[in-house]
Amino acid sequence: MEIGATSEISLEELQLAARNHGLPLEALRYPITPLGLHYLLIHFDIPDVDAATWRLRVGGRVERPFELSLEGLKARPSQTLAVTLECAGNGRALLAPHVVSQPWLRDAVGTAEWTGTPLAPLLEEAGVEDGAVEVVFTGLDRGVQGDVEHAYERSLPVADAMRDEVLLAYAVNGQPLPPQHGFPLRLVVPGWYGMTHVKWLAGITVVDEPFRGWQQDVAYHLRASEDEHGTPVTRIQPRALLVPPGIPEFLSRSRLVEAGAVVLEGRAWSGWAPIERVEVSADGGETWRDARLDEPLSDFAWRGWTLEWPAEPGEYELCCRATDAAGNTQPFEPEWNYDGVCNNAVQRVPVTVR
Ligand SMILES: Nc1nc2c(c(=O)[nH]1)N[C@H]1C(S)=C(S)[C@@H](COP(=O)(O)O)O[C@H]1N2
Ligand SMILES: [Mo]
Repeated sequence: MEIGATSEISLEELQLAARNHGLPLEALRYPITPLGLHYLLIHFDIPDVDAATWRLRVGGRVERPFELSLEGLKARPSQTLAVTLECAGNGRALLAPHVVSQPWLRDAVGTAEWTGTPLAPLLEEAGVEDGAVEVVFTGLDRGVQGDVEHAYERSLPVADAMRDEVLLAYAVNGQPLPPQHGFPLRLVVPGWYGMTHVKWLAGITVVDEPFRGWQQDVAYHLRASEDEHGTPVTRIQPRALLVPPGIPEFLSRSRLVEAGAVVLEGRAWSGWAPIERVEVSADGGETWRDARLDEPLSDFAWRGWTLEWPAEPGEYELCCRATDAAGNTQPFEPEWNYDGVCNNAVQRVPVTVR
């Protein structure tokens, strides 16, 4: 059973896993994830922010630097968008050899309705100067990772920062951002892996050379060893997940299902292009059937799917596989890399039908 791959997990990793929880997979049933069930990833501590004195500072290579209060941001044009967020480390704990970090299985995902003001008009008002190449987003949280003390910061090329769908969000699922999701403001970059969506945002700085911060230039690269710089991780690879059918066995989480017509359901997403196909296998990937796709929620959210399975008594391994309109799909076996990122290998769910 594949969970055996996690046997090297340490108490330090358990400490991270207890802070940063995943989506209980049965919550894939909700098109919009109820807030407390959305996954969480917080590298350092949740900062203590006083909304009354907090300001967003926009500066660097701009003609007119400025500051905005939370009220000032809320007074600007607003937009609400359903967006699927997934941590780039989702699937890490299923890699062998073991990669030491937040030990995600497959549950570091969620979909929320983010409300905020579009970033592009704000950058246009500031006046991005010629020669600008990237926009750096600075969070208020600070800590040490990779032996380097730093604030959590990430950058985007100017053209990506200027895309219509990029938001500065101050609300989620109709409520003010809770502390764990970035109160009072976070960046939302639909289609990109989680690390891009900087929480507790306080600074937006336009720069004229590529940003070299640790979370940008060292972490989140596809590479074979520590000595390699590698390729930066950007958009979300396709993935499909099943709502686990039937009832679980407490410890192993393997499933017990009653024989008969079982409706299998799940969600599928990709940050590169719309989901075009979801296939399901009941025999561990030997044979596949196409699932029926629901209407999309938005251009940037997961898509529901269903398939009726005539379950006869026996032992099965259910698998599902997503393919997007750009032809990206999921490998059957995990592809190892040093950072333990982008493991979108197909899900396997052992099921006993009785
Ligand atoms: N400031 C800040 N922003 C951050 C992080 C962080 O630790 N600090 N974690 C990032 C990572 S790695 C992920 S996967 C997402 C998780 O967002 P969520 O906790 O709202 O689901 O936030 C990103 N934004
Ligand atoms: Mo992440």
